[in-house]
Amino acid sequence: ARGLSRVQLQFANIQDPVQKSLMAEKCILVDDADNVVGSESKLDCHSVTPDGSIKLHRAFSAFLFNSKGELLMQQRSEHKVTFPYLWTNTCCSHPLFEDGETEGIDGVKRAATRRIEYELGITDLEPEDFNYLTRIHYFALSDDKWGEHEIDYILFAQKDVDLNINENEISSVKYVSLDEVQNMNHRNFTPWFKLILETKLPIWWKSIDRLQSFRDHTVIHRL
Ligand code: DMA
Ligand code: MN
Repeated sequence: ARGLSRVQLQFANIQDPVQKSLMAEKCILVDDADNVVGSESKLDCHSVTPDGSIKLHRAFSAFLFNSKGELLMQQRSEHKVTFPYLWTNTCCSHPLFEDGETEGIDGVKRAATRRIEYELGITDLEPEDFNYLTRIHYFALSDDKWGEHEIDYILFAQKDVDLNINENEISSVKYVSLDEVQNMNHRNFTPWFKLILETKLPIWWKSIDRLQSFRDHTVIHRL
């Protein structure tokens, strides 16, 4: 391994070839106020540096509900480099530094549409189907080498859809009511899902028919 940098060594240790190739994606670097300041690979954006920090980048968390008002949750596959096996909201990922995905709310809606098709095989959602709610800034370690540090755009959608699960991404899915998710073991949740569930999710969920009044693009919540 002579001459390999810390990040190159971490890359060499990724087992799954598909997850490994996705580490070349270009994420959007932002400052604390969510201004775009550059781009960096998914690999670099999720590596813990020697001083314990992680580069701040832009992300989204999509929550898809069926017509009964149940949330579609996913369990991350064993292949995921960060937070494998944990249960989380419908789909999380990053807008990329390309193809109109750098354009704020519209950009993350396009990214969510792309990723929901990739992870869940859902082809009947479009960017306009998503309701943007707000932004959340959080930091969380997955282990001593990998983690997240993101400004996360929260998106809600409600539609009955057909699923075709990508097993490289997801090991299982289920629809849950708010009661059911609150009674699941919170230790099996991703850190961002746990944060959102324990703060804003219940009120947003109960207000799914009038979300416009909860939209707030003036603040970035620091969790
Ligand atoms: C990253 O999710 C985004 C958030 C909000 C944690 P992820 O690790 O599922 O990203 P990807 O699906 O692109 O690997
Ligand atoms: Mn990220």
